[in-house]
Amino acid sequence: MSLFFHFGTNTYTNSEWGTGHTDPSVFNPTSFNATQWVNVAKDSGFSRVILTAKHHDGFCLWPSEYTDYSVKSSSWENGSGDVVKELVEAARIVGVQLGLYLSPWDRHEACYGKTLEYNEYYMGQMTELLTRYGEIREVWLDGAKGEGEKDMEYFFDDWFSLIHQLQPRAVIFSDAGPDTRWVGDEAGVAGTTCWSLFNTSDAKIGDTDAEYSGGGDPLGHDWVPAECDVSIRPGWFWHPSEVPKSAMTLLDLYYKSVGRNCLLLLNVPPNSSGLISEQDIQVLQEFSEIRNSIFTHNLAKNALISASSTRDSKYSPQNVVEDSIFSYWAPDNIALSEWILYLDFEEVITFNVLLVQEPIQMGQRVKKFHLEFSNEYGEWEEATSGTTVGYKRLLLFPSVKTSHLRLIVEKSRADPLISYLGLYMDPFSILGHISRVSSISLVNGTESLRQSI
Ligand code: FUL
Repeated sequence: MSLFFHFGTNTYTNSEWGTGHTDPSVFNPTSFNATQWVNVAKDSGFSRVILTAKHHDGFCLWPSEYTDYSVKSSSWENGSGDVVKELVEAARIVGVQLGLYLSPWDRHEACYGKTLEYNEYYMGQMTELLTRYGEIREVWLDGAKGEGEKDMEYFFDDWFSLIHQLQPRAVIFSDAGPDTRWVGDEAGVAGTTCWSLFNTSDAKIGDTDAEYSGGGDPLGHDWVPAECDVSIRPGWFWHPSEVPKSAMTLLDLYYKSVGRNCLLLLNVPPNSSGLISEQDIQVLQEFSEIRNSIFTHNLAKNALISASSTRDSKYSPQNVVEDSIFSYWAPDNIALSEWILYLDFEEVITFNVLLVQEPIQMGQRVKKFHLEFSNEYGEWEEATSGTTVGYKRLLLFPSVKTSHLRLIVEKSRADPLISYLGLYMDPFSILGHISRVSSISLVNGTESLRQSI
């Protein structure tokens, strides 16, 4: 999970897309404190922060040599400040990774629209950002371009090679890769089938076909996981009248992004004083406490775990409760359909969340699976089902009481490998308050509840 920081002149003008003509002197964060920003990220479990170094209005949060439309012309620190530098330093000290957003669309710069000139300008600014500040882990290329405004061709291939050359460890986000892709909406919600596999050659930057771009492609040649970007508030920038979403809404988004094999990029906009607002901090703390209380105790650790087949002792089914992604269960090479993990408990357990993880260094394989439990009549009954797994899959369902379970993989691109299996109790989510009554009412009940949520 990463935190997104949208900050700039829009923070002071109550706007989302600045015109590019706002007087730069409005930018004046009198209590600016980048350490507070990164501490908020670290304390609430986000390992990366991404800053809008330049949004569509063209105002630069660092003193670029290519324009005066920047912090240099603002009232903040008499024009001598550098937000990028301060954030980089704070991030390094606190130990969170840094990413930068450099908007291709620029409503201020006069050469925007002149293809060669602007591409050079953009690459010049990119070079400043990627050579002045040490290691940058992500470069975020926003696909937005206002309708009816100046248009121009972007030299994406040149930009990508420049970024990879200057910062070999940085991942490049854009709508269709090359390294991470857009999930297809700004609500923070992925589809229930989500492949990290993708074909960047078939896709065009700016391709916003959610189905195609969002769900990935099981036959894709490239590894391009999806990012779910969403704001904690209605806008991307801070507005005095807006309030943050609740911790429960964030938990729901967590299930629908991280729990569907995606990265969650949550925007928390610093306010006009240059700080993250207290209300947002409280929500983030609560969100982190809720996650910790649900996911700290994996009930599956008490199970005796066996399998329909096992390749050899190195790939024991018991590996699925070990925390390393490098220890995983592998079936033998002969079993060609239906691969099963059995979990037997000495006592009855109650849970309503399933976590499954694949060792993705071996690729993403699982196409369809379900979890069954032994009910009060000793019959196998389905608790939940899913399609893709990938790095992480979470499923929430009405709570189940049992002492015998089996995870059945029905379809897989190759032998399914499982690196982690977790069973948890979520008492907070609406589905968590329901217990399973009978198979029939359960299926209908779950469906209508899902719809009402
Ligand atoms: C969009 C932009 O137009 C918004 O202002 C924001 O930056 C969001 C993350 O991407 O495309």
